[in-house]
Amino acid sequence: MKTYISLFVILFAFAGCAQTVEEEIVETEFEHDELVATVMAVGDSEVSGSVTFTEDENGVAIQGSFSGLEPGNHGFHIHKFGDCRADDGTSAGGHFNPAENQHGAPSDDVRHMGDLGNIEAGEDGEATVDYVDGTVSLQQILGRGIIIHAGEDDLTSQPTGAAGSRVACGVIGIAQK
Ligand SMILES: [Cu+2]
Repeated sequence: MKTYISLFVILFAFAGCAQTVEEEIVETEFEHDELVATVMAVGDSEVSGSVTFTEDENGVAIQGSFSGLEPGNHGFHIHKFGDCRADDGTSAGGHFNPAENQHGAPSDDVRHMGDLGNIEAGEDGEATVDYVDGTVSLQQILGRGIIIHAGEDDLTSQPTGAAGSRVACGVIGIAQK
C-alpha cells in the first residue's frame, strides 16, 4: 500500500511540472523595448563605452558613446555571437546576417542586419552613435555581440568591409529601465 501511495504522489508531481513549463513558455514572449551593450576592450586597446537599442516608430534607435579610440572611423557592427571570450574578439563570429545578404551600409536596402556602419572618433578618442535603423530587430539581436574595429568599414568590401582587427566587444542584453 505504501508503494502505491508513493507512485501516486510522483505522478501528481509530474503533472504539476508540466503545467509550470507551459506557463513559463507563455511568459517568455518577447516584451522588451530597450536593449543595451557595454563594450570591453579587446587585446591591447583601451576602448570602453555602451550603446542602447530602443524601439522607435521608425525602427530601432541606436545611441551610444565610446572612448579610448584612435582618431578616425571605426567599423561598428552587430556580430553573430554574444561571446567576447577570445583575446582578439573573434569568438563573436562574423557579422549578424540572418537574411544572408551582401555586406553594405546601414542606409542600404541590401545589407547585413549587423551592418551599423562606422563610428567616428575625434582627436580625444571619443565617438558617438545616434540614428534610427530600419533593419535591426530587437528580438533578433538580443544576446548577440557588438564589435568595434580598428579600421574603417568601407561599406563595400565583402563580407566585412575590410575594417580590420577588433578593438572592443560587448554583449547585447536586456536594459534595466
Ligand atoms: Cu564587425
